[in-house]
Amino acid sequence: MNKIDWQQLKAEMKDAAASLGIDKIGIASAEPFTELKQRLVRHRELGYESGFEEPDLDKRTEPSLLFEDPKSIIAIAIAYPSKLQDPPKSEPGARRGLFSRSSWGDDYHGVLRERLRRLEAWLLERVPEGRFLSMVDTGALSDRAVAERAGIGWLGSNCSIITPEWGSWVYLGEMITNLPLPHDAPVTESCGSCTACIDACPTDALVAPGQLNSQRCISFVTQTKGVVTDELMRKIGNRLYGCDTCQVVCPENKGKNATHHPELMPDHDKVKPLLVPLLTIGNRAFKEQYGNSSSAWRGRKPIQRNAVIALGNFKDASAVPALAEVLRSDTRFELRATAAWSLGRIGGEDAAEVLRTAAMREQEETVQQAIKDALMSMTAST
Ligand code: B12
Ligand code: SF4
Ligand code: SF4
Repeated sequence: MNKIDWQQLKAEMKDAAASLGIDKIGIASAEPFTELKQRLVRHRELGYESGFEEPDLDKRTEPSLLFEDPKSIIAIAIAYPSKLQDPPKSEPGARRGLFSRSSWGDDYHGVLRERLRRLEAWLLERVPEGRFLSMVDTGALSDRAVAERAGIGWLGSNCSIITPEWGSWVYLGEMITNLPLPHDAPVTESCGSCTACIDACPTDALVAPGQLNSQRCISFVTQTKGVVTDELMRKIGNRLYGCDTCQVVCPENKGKNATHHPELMPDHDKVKPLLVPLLTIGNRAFKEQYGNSSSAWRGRKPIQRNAVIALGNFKDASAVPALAEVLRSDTRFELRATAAWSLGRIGGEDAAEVLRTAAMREQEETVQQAIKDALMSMTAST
């Protein structure tokens, strides 16, 4: 590989990015991420992890543990849309929930992996001795730490990598390689004195600039499968999967709406669906509707539970019969307990009657308690 002009190859690769369907490429060194390691240790000690991260902190921060003799890391970013054109209205009797933007269109894992394969093929045509290890999201490395080092963008106070070109509406991926490509410098922009994301976070999950307590982050909570606390259920609002608040308020995202990847464009009725039909959606129908979206990775249960929560938060009495049916016949106790909470939140004599009837029949202790709490909350608010 001695005769190759690596600077030239890097320039040609960046020129080819758009034709490969990639919006930005940067090169990071493959040196250990020593500072990040300390950070991740502290993060764990504080109990701020989500549990979705790779647990082995050495693997997370030492590229040489994942790949023999790494020489550089090629980071990529793909921009995604942030706006719905003419979204369907959420109205009384026809309430709708929201999927976060990162789950619009086709699952980004597949889209980025395909782009990384294209890039690998492009490089192999020029350097047949090239070796590559690609990852997107589920790999051991921190995609944000790699992107930051590769000059893709800066780490915002909301934790997101913010690119000067597309804001933070970008997916990240990378490949470790034996090609000694010259490294890029990190970008020099920063958040300055802005604190809009920290101020807007509904649960104060952003405990400091760039530091997240995942356990309080609504994005995380929407992806869990159990019964959620009263406080967090109120804050979930009508979010069915993920949370975009700290990005929506970011001034760096103003006017940023990438619409040039057709496979990432949203289907209105899927990303802002009616809530009531979701309560009874079967496995097969769920897979047909959402199987190709990144929101489906935890199955239908969290999304159905969030739909139940959203109906409670809308306080729309027309949802009482549908919620009563969940409380009466859903086999999953988490869904029944959440339905009891929602009925309590909606209130009124019909909801109270449903709860009282359920109390006589319900066997599961968690649900019994949720019914009692719901009836108590109704008494307290009258
Ligand atoms: C676990 C995880 C989550 C968890 C935890 C998120 C978090 N902030 O830690 C939950 C479920 C909450 C989550 C939510 C979201 N996620 Co997520 N998630 C991940 C995952 C798998 C690991 C992240 C991780 O390890 N976090 C631990 C923290 C400590 O490390 P880190 O953020 O990776 O690294 C940074 C910090 O350590 C910081 N740091 C290091 N040292 C120091 C020192 C100081 C002083 C400071 C201030 C900071 C600092 O710098 C590092 C790099 O910039 C990555 C994919 C991956 N493999 O990396 C995607 C990823 C981060 N998620 C992504 C997305 C899109 C989201 C959501 C926007 C989805 C949504 N709409 O709901 C939200 C955003 C929430 C938020 N404010 O961060 C994208 C981010 C794209 C981008 N532009 O930044 C990623 C990269 C997936 C991808 N491949 O595109 N996610
Ligand atoms: S994703 Fe939502 S809950 Fe999580 S930090 Fe951002 S605004 Fe807060
Ligand atoms: S809202 Fe302000 S502080 Fe937060 S990430 Fe954007 S620019 Fe940075």
